[in-house]
Amino acid sequence: MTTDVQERIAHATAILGEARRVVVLTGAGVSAESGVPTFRGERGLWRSYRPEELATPEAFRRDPALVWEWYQWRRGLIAECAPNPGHHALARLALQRDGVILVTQNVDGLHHRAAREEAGRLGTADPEPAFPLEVHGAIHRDRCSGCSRVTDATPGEEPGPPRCVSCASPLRPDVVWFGESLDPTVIGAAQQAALDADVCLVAGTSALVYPAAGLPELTLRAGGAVVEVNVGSTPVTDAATVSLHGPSGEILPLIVGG
Ligand code: BJW
Ligand code: ZN
Repeated sequence: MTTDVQERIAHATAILGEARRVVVLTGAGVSAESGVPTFRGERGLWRSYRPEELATPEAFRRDPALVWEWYQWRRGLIAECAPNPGHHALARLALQRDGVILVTQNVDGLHHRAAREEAGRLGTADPEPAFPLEVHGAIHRDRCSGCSRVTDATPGEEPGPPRCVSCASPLRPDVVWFGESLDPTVIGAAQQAALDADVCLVAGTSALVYPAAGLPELTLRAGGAVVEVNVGSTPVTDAATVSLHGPSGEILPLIVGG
């Protein structure tokens, strides 16, 4: 490790150590080392599809069977994955300190799993069901496209989405697609946390998809600091107080302590 990298790690650790309130924003990159493919970038293709092609209400209307099959395939893949040291470090941060709010764009549930595992290890109370704030929903739930009834994800490899038992409309995953509104309570809480935070730690996101991508900017404008962890560069990189280039599974355990 070069002196420059060591200094940046020390700077990020100090900023985080001194902060009273921390908001963490994560994206697909934090799950990459668990084996969950990211959306964008060189190795970032979910099979051969771009998210803009399948993660939309139009795609579901046009070809519900294709979209359903894509999600069933992803559910199977995620079921084989486990949280990595980056998830565990963030879980310890949230469990051991007051004033930490974790916001994720990920739908894979790995932050919650890591927090349950860490709570068991630390002998603390289990994380709240609403931990973390999942601004793009959760892949392990289905939602009726007609009456919005939410249920556990339907297992199996049936071609096409099953029908709702209440209203017979097709079920869809309980996630947020392009052009759809995020749950105002969830994104509102995330935005307030970003405004209140002394530091926003941004890890593994391309910071391209709004409104989540706007959270670090909220913290900066309110006078807080931004620490970024990413293997590449993003629109946040130049504005960040400290940018750490490298895999989140290696860097997060170094900077969040615990
Ligand atoms: C590592 C690593 C390692 C790799 N360690 N790092 C024009 C301007 C502004 C906004 C808009 C616009 N036109 C349309 C919009 C709105 C749109 C939007 O932002 N579009 C942009 C693309 C321009 N947003 C929306 O539609 C949202 N709704 C909304 O705004 O409602 C109001 C409205 C509607 C219509 C018009 C205007 C307003 C909804 C967004 C929903 C996003 N949904 C998805 C799918 C979720 C379900 C599913 O999983 O299938 O969410 S898309 C996909 O992108 C997913 C992700 O959560 C999201 C973000 O991706 P993320 O997490 O950043 O992943 P990647 O792959 O992009 O990046 C990975 C990063 O990790 C990279 O940087 C790597 O370098 C790094 N990395 N390995 C550390 N080991
Ligand atoms: Zn229904």
